Amino acid sequence: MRIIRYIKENEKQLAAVTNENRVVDLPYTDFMSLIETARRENRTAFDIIEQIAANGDTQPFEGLHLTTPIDAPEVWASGVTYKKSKEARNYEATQGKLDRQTFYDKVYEAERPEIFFKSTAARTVGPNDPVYLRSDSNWQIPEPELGLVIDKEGTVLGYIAGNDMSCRDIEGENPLYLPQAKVWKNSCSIGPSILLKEAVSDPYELKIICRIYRNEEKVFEGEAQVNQLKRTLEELVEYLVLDNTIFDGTVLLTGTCVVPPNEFTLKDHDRIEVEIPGIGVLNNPVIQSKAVQ
Ligand code: DO4
Ligand code: MG
Repeated sequence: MRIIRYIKENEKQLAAVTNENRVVDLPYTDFMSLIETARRENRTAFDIIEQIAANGDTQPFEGLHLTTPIDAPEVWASGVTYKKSKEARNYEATQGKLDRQTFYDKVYEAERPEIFFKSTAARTVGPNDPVYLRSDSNWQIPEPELGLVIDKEGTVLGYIAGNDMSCRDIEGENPLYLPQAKVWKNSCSIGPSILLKEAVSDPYELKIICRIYRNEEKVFEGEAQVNQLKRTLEELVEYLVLDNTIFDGTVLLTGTCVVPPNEFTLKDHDRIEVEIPGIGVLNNPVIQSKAVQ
C-alpha cells in the first residue's frame, strides 16, 4: 500500500494505491493527518486505508497528475554511505589519480556519518517536475536514493524515492563547497509515492534503479540494493535527530549507490528516472537553469 497525492479539481488530493494499482481517495488533508488519525485511533495507517479501500470508489492509477506525496518541510541527506559513492568522491577529489586517503575514505569508516542539509519544501520538486542544472557547473549527475519519511521524533513512517542532484566538479574542487554542490533551485526531487513502513518487511531488500534518457534514448542505467549500505537506516536517523529540531514529514535521503560513469554529465532536456520497485518511478525532465530564469 502506497500513498500518493494527485491534482483533482486544482487541489492536491491524498490517495492510496492498492497492490492491484487502483487508487482510492483518502479523507485527510495530507500524509501526517493520516498518521495522526491512526495514532489517535490506536491503529496502523495500513488498517485505516484497507478499510477505506474496501468500501470506497477506486480509479486506475494511470493518467493521474501526480505531485509530491508530502510537502517535506526539510530534506536532509546522508553521504558516502555506499562504497560506490566513496569511490566516485575519491575520483573527484584526486582528479582521477586516486593516489591518497581522502575525507571520503575517513567518513566512510568513521563512527559519525556524513549528514547534510539538502532542501526545503520550496526547493523540492515531485513527479514530472523539472530538475534544474546549475549554470556554474560542467559535471552534474542525479543521485538516486532511498528516502525515509520521519516524524519529529525520528520514527520512520514510510519510504520514498529521491534524487539528490549533485555537481561533482564543485564538490571535488573543495569539500567546503558542498552546500553549493548540493543546494539550488529544483535540485531535489522526491516521490512518486510513500510506501508505508508497515508494508515493508525488510527495507534492505529494496532495489534502486536509475535511468537517464537523452532524446528518448537510454544513455545510462544502473541498479543497486539497499543491503549494500555501510550503515543501518536507524543510525542515520539517530545522528540526524540528535540535539536537533526536526519537523513531522521530514525526509532523510540515505545516500547514493548508483553513479553514472565519470565522463558522464547531465545535459539540458535529458530525462531522469529513479525507480524503487514498490514505491514507483520518479520521473523528472532536466532543464538548464539559465534557460528558465
Ligand atoms: O560527500 C558528499 C555527498 C555524498 C552524497 O550525497 C552521497 O553519497 O549520496
Ligand atoms: Mg547523495
